[in-house]
Amino acid sequence: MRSKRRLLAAIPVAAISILALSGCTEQQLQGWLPTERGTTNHVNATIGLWVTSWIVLLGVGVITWALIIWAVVVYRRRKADKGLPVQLRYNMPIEIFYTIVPLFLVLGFFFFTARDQADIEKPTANPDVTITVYGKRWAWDFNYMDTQTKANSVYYQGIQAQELGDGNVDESKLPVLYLPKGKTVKIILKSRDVIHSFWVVDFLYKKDMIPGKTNYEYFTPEKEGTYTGKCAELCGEYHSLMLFNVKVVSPSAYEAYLDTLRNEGNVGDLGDQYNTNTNEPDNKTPVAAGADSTSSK
Ligand SMILES: [Cu+2]
Repeated sequence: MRSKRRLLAAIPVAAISILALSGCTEQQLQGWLPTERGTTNHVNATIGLWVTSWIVLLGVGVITWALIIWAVVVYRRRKADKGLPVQLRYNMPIEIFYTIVPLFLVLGFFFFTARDQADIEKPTANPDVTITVYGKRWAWDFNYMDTQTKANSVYYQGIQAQELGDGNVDESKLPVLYLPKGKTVKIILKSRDVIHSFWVVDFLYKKDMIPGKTNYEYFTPEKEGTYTGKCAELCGEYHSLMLFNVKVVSPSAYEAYLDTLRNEGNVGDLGDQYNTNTNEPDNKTPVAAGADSTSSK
């Protein structure tokens, strides 16, 4: 009997040891989030918040499941039992326990979320790069701003993803947003028509683009590569084709890209005058493409 008990007790110990000793893959360590550590200066904080929350909540889950199973087994109805079991109420220790513990859990989650969010949302005073991104049904405009002389800015006008018929889209025709590695970036988020949401999956961050309201995003891309971007707010018939790519490149390659835009004649401020939503107060009707943007307003 005793050896049997020992054997039973050994099972969970063995299981935990195997799990602990087997080590974790990178994917598991970051809670299967679709990114790599250090992709931007913010992703590690987001990964930490996500993984720690899961560990704490799994702990809560294991304790809760164990208590449920324990109560079911130990207080099961036995053959000799008659009538109702002893009825308990106002058990102060238990009531204090299940009031205080969740209270501290909620306060803890709130504290760490608020702390990391405040850090991620903190504006960069003098960003190296400022880019205005417009969401429009169903593509994107990227305006690489010259903050001194707006008219010297360069832009890229995207088109909606082109379907190939086999369920894929033509990758070569997707709008591309270029970003310089290691530079502080400020993204100004605007919409030309309805609500969209700017989401670069690997950056673990998305933010709404709201007609009539400007949102901002600040970060530093820290790994070169191509990343998937999409609209994350249902915005109409071809919302699913509102895709783009982000290319994080070296600062020199970034400048070279801006030069190609300049050489193509894509120079100027592609501002609010191209908005197609005419229902907002103060919004002028769209002007013809090529009209002088500085003369409106
Ligand atoms: Cu959209």
